[in-house]
Amino acid sequence: NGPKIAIVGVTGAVGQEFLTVLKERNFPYSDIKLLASARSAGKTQEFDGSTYIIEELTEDSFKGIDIALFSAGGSISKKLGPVAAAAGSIVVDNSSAFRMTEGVPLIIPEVNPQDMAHIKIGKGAIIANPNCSTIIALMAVTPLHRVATVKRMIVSTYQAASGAGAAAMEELRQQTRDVLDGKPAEPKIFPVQYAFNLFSHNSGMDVELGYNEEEMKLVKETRKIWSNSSVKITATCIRVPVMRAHAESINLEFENDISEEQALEALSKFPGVSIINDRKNNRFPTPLDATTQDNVFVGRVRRDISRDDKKGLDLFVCGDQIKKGAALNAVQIAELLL
Ligand code: 11C
Repeated sequence: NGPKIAIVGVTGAVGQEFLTVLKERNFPYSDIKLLASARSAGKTQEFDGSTYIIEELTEDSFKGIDIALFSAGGSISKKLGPVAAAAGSIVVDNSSAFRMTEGVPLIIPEVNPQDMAHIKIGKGAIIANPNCSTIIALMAVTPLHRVATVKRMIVSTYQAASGAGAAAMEELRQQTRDVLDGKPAEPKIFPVQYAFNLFSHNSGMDVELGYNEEEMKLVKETRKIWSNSSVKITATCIRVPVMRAHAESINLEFENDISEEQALEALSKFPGVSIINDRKNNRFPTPLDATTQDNVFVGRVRRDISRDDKKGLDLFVCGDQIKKGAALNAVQIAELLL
């Protein structure tokens, strides 16, 4: 019993994680279809004790499908997301294709589930999964926003290889081996050496403004998710040689006073957040703490001493990019539909 589901892009890093998360959460389904490009069609995939043949993704793939989890890149989502919705499927799309489209809910289940309350299984629709950096930041910042209202947010990210896909993760492994063996690192996916280095995020740069797309996603998506067009946000996004969990340093300015104790209390009550904030032992979240975990980890919670008032806080956040940053958030959206 349960909905008929399809996974679009099952061979990718997020596609594979959809399967892990569906199994971990015992997601009820009556049937599952695994879809990928012609290149992968015909290969087999184990899932939940059965062997499935991966099918080629076409315009006819969605007949009878209730929920389609898409992670096959923006251009496939743009082309086939509306086709799936027209066939009656609810598309949960992990790409950036529809995030800013009016009428398409952009959902973090712990933050704004009300924005998708009108969508019901049986009638086609598209729901967008936010960008991983936005999800991870807002899991930590929303509970504080609810206490004291964020006016301005300054984010610096330290982003893992997984955000650029399975091939980027392999590039980090290969380059690390090569450099340790005294061989030159060969950049393939990224423009510069990745192992033992870091660089400005590889998304497209607005040369007028000096911001890259990843930074602007944090600005625009936060405003949409919070239904707040006036919150001020600036970001610097950096790729670091970490495998699959993003870290973010966040400075917040609030409308109202907020103490460290109030912040920690709000964070401790928020579902999906864990706190590691041990000042005495200098123990705070690391990407490895967050790796393969569902929760987002928050620490370094402290008053911003550059201010004379009590309206500023700093924090450090780590979250698994493939899980809460992508597959888990999408499956949680699907769970809200049940
Ligand atoms: C990264 N956030 O870490 C990116 C990857 O809009 O879904 C995901 C891009 C997106 O590089």
